[in-house]
Amino acid sequence: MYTLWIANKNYSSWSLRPWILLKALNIPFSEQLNFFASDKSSYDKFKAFSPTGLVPCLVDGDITIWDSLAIAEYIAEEHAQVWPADKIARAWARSAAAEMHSGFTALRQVCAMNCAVRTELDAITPELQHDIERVDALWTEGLTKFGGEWLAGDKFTAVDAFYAPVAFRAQTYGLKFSAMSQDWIDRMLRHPAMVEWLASAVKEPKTAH
Ligand SMILES: N[C@@H](CCC(=O)N[C@@H](CS)C(=O)NCC(=O)O)C(=O)O
Repeated sequence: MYTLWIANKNYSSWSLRPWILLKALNIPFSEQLNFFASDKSSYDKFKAFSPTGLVPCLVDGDITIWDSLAIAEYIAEEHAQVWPADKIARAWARSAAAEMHSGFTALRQVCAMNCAVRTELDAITPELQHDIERVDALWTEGLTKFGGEWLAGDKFTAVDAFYAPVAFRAQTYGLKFSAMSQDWIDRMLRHPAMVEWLASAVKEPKTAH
Protein backbone atom coordinates (compact mmCIF):
# COMPACT_ATOMS: atom_id res chain seq x y z
CA MET A 1 0.00 0.00 0.00
CA TYR A 2 1.13 3.56 -0.69
CA THR A 3 2.29 5.76 2.19
CA LEU A 4 1.72 9.47 1.63
CA TRP A 5 3.72 11.91 3.76
CA ILE A 6 2.03 15.27 4.09
CA ALA A 7 2.10 18.41 6.26
CA ASN A 8 -0.58 20.54 7.94
CA LYS A 9 -3.90 20.15 6.16
CA ASN A 10 -4.74 23.77 6.91
CA TYR A 11 -1.76 25.15 4.99
CA SER A 12 -0.13 22.53 2.79
CA SER A 13 -1.61 22.93 -0.66
CA TRP A 14 0.94 20.64 -2.29
CA SER A 15 0.02 17.91 0.20
CA LEU A 16 -3.67 18.26 -0.66
CA ARG A 17 -3.17 17.46 -4.35
CA PRO A 18 -2.08 13.79 -4.18
CA TRP A 19 -4.11 13.23 -1.00
CA ILE A 20 -7.39 14.25 -2.64
CA LEU A 21 -6.49 12.39 -5.81
CA LEU A 22 -6.06 9.13 -3.89
CA LYS A 23 -9.18 9.74 -1.78
CA ALA A 24 -11.41 10.77 -4.68
CA LEU A 25 -10.37 7.72 -6.70
CA ASN A 26 -10.76 5.39 -3.70
CA ILE A 27 -7.15 4.24 -3.92
CA PRO A 28 -6.03 2.93 -0.51
CA PHE A 29 -3.09 4.65 1.18
CA SER A 30 -1.71 5.27 4.61
CA GLU A 31 -1.40 8.91 5.63
CA GLN A 32 1.66 10.19 7.50
CA LEU A 33 0.88 13.64 8.84
CA ASN A 34 3.90 15.70 9.92
CA PHE A 35 3.33 19.27 11.03
CA PHE A 36 5.65 22.00 9.79
CA ALA A 37 8.48 22.79 12.20
CA SER A 38 7.74 25.85 14.32
CA ASP A 39 10.96 27.54 13.23
CA LYS A 40 11.41 28.88 9.69
CA SER A 41 12.26 25.73 7.77
CA SER A 42 10.94 22.20 8.04
CA TYR A 43 13.85 20.87 6.01
CA ASP A 44 15.58 18.97 8.83
CA LYS A 45 12.31 17.45 10.00
CA PHE A 46 11.06 16.44 6.56
CA LYS A 47 14.50 15.30 5.34
CA ALA A 48 13.99 12.20 7.50
CA PHE A 49 11.48 10.89 4.94
CA SER A 50 11.76 13.15 1.87
CA PRO A 51 14.97 13.66 -0.15
CA THR A 52 14.13 17.34 -0.77
CA GLY A 53 12.89 18.02 2.75
CA LEU A 54 9.53 18.91 1.18
CA VAL A 55 6.12 17.29 1.15
CA PRO A 56 4.22 15.58 -0.37
CA CYS A 57 6.31 12.44 -0.59
CA LEU A 58 4.93 9.05 -1.61
CA VAL A 59 6.55 5.79 -0.55
CA ASP A 60 5.69 2.52 -2.26
CA GLY A 61 7.85 -0.28 -0.88
CA ASP A 62 11.44 0.62 -1.81
CA ILE A 63 10.37 3.44 -4.11
CA THR A 64 10.17 7.08 -3.00
CA ILE A 65 8.51 9.75 -5.16
CA TRP A 66 9.00 13.29 -3.88
CA ASP A 67 7.00 15.72 -5.99
CA SER A 68 3.25 16.14 -6.46
CA LEU A 69 3.27 15.86 -10.24
CA ALA A 70 5.61 12.88 -10.21
CA ILE A 71 3.36 11.27 -7.58
CA ALA A 72 0.31 11.69 -9.84
CA GLU A 73 2.20 10.13 -12.74
CA TYR A 74 3.47 7.27 -10.57
CA ILE A 75 -0.02 6.46 -9.30
CA ALA A 76 -1.28 6.62 -12.91
CA GLU A 77 1.00 3.73 -13.85
CA GLU A 78 -1.17 1.42 -11.73
CA HIS A 79 -4.43 3.41 -11.86
CA ALA A 80 -5.26 4.70 -15.34
CA GLN A 81 -8.23 6.66 -13.99
CA VAL A 82 -5.80 9.28 -12.62
CA TRP A 83 -6.00 10.91 -16.07
CA PRO A 84 -8.96 11.10 -18.50
CA ALA A 85 -9.38 8.11 -20.82
CA ASP A 86 -9.75 10.34 -23.88
CA LYS A 87 -6.39 11.32 -25.43
CA ILE A 88 -7.36 14.94 -26.08
CA ALA A 89 -8.82 15.41 -22.60
CA ARG A 90 -5.74 13.71 -21.14
CA ALA A 91 -3.36 16.05 -22.97
CA TRP A 92 -5.39 19.05 -21.80
CA ALA A 93 -5.54 17.78 -18.20
CA ARG A 94 -1.80 17.14 -18.12
CA SER A 95 -1.07 20.60 -19.56
CA ALA A 96 -3.37 22.29 -17.05
CA ALA A 97 -1.91 20.36 -14.10
CA ALA A 98 1.63 21.19 -15.26
CA GLU A 99 0.63 24.85 -15.62
CA MET A 100 -0.47 24.91 -11.97
CA HIS A 101 2.68 23.05 -10.91
CA SER A 102 4.97 25.61 -12.55
CA GLY A 103 2.95 28.83 -12.43
CA PHE A 104 0.32 30.97 -10.72
CA THR A 105 2.95 32.53 -8.47
CA ALA A 106 0.82 35.51 -7.39
CA LEU A 107 -2.19 33.34 -6.58
CA ARG A 108 -0.06 30.94 -4.56
CA GLN A 109 1.87 33.66 -2.70
CA VAL A 110 -0.79 36.32 -2.07
CA CYS A 111 -3.56 33.82 -1.36
CA ALA A 112 -1.68 31.19 0.64
CA MET A 113 -3.92 28.25 1.47
CA ASN A 114 -5.43 28.71 4.95
CA CYS A 115 -8.55 26.53 4.90
CA ALA A 116 -9.94 27.52 8.31
CA VAL A 117 -9.89 31.29 7.71
CA ARG A 118 -12.40 33.60 5.95
CA THR A 119 -10.97 37.01 5.11
CA GLU A 120 -10.79 39.73 2.47
CA LEU A 121 -7.75 40.96 0.61
CA ASP A 122 -6.88 44.67 0.95
CA ALA A 123 -6.32 44.84 -2.79
CA ILE A 124 -6.16 42.59 -5.83
CA THR A 125 -2.79 43.26 -7.45
CA PRO A 126 -2.58 43.17 -11.27
CA GLU A 127 -0.51 39.97 -10.99
CA LEU A 128 -3.15 38.29 -8.84
CA GLN A 129 -5.94 39.46 -11.16
CA HIS A 130 -3.99 38.02 -14.08
CA ASP A 131 -3.73 34.63 -12.35
CA ILE A 132 -7.42 34.61 -11.37
CA GLU A 133 -8.44 35.41 -14.96
CA ARG A 134 -6.17 32.72 -16.36
CA VAL A 135 -7.53 30.09 -13.94
CA ASP A 136 -11.08 31.15 -14.79
CA ALA A 137 -10.41 30.89 -18.53
CA LEU A 138 -8.75 27.51 -18.12
CA TRP A 139 -11.58 26.03 -16.03
CA THR A 140 -14.19 27.45 -18.42
CA GLU A 141 -12.36 25.88 -21.34
CA GLY A 142 -12.20 22.45 -19.69
CA LEU A 143 -15.79 22.49 -18.46
CA THR A 144 -17.08 23.62 -21.87
CA LYS A 145 -14.84 21.51 -24.11
CA PHE A 146 -15.24 18.22 -22.24
CA GLY A 147 -18.80 18.91 -21.11
CA GLY A 148 -18.62 17.27 -17.69
CA GLU A 149 -18.94 18.26 -14.07
CA TRP A 150 -15.17 17.99 -13.64
CA LEU A 151 -12.47 19.95 -15.41
CA ALA A 152 -11.64 17.32 -18.02
CA GLY A 153 -14.94 15.48 -18.34
CA ASP A 154 -17.46 13.55 -16.30
CA LYS A 155 -14.91 12.03 -13.91
CA PHE A 156 -12.72 13.55 -11.21
CA THR A 157 -9.12 13.30 -12.41
CA ALA A 158 -5.70 14.64 -11.45
CA VAL A 159 -6.40 18.04 -13.01
CA ASP A 160 -9.22 18.55 -10.49
CA ALA A 161 -6.82 17.51 -7.73
CA PHE A 162 -4.20 20.03 -8.90
CA TYR A 163 -6.71 22.90 -8.73
CA ALA A 164 -8.39 21.72 -5.47
CA PRO A 165 -6.38 24.22 -3.35
CA VAL A 166 -7.75 27.06 -5.50
CA ALA A 167 -11.26 26.09 -4.37
CA PHE A 168 -10.18 26.53 -0.73
CA ARG A 169 -8.39 29.80 -1.61
CA ALA A 170 -11.50 31.15 -3.37
CA GLN A 171 -13.50 30.37 -0.22
CA THR A 172 -10.91 31.86 2.17
CA TYR A 173 -10.32 35.11 0.27
CA GLY A 174 -13.72 35.50 -1.43
CA LEU A 175 -12.13 35.43 -4.90
CA LYS A 176 -14.57 36.17 -7.73
CA PHE A 177 -14.95 33.74 -10.62
CA SER A 178 -17.43 33.29 -13.46
CA ALA A 179 -20.64 31.35 -12.73
CA MET A 180 -19.34 28.22 -14.49
CA SER A 181 -16.08 28.24 -12.54
CA GLN A 182 -17.91 28.99 -9.30
CA ASP A 183 -20.07 25.89 -9.91
CA TRP A 184 -16.88 23.81 -10.11
CA ILE A 185 -15.59 25.44 -6.90
CA ASP A 186 -18.88 24.64 -5.11
CA ARG A 187 -18.78 21.06 -6.40
CA MET A 188 -15.21 20.67 -5.19
CA LEU A 189 -16.01 22.11 -1.76
CA ARG A 190 -18.92 19.65 -1.44
CA HIS A 191 -16.79 16.66 -2.47
CA PRO A 192 -16.60 14.26 0.52
CA ALA A 193 -12.79 14.20 0.35
CA MET A 194 -12.58 18.01 0.50
CA VAL A 195 -15.08 18.02 3.39
CA GLU A 196 -12.92 15.42 5.20
CA TRP A 197 -9.71 17.43 4.59
CA LEU A 198 -11.30 20.66 5.85
CA ALA A 199 -12.72 18.97 8.97
CA SER A 200 -9.18 17.87 9.91
CA ALA A 201 -7.63 21.22 8.91
CA VAL A 202 -9.82 23.30 11.22
CA LYS A 203 -8.91 21.11 14.20
CA GLU A 204 -5.15 21.48 13.73
CA PRO A 205 -3.09 23.82 15.90
CA LYS A 206 -2.57 27.06 13.98
CA THR A 207 1.10 27.82 13.47
CA ALA A 208 3.29 30.28 11.65
CA HIS A 209 5.05 28.52 8.81
N1 LIG B 1 7.15 21.24 -6.26
C1 LIG B 1 6.82 20.57 -5.00
C2 LIG B 1 6.49 21.61 -3.95
C3 LIG B 1 6.52 21.03 -2.54
C4 LIG B 1 6.45 22.10 -1.44
O1 LIG B 1 6.84 23.27 -1.65
N2 LIG B 1 5.98 21.67 -0.26
C5 LIG B 1 5.90 22.55 0.90
C6 LIG B 1 4.60 22.33 1.65
S1 LIG B 1 3.14 22.77 0.75
C7 LIG B 1 6.97 22.17 1.92
O2 LIG B 1 7.26 21.01 2.08
N3 LIG B 1 7.54 23.16 2.62
C8 LIG B 1 8.52 22.90 3.64
C9 LIG B 1 8.79 24.09 4.50
O3 LIG B 1 7.93 24.99 4.53
O4 LIG B 1 9.82 24.11 5.15
C10 LIG B 1 5.68 19.59 -5.26
O5 LIG B 1 4.97 19.78 -6.26
O6 LIG B 1 5.52 18.60 -4.52
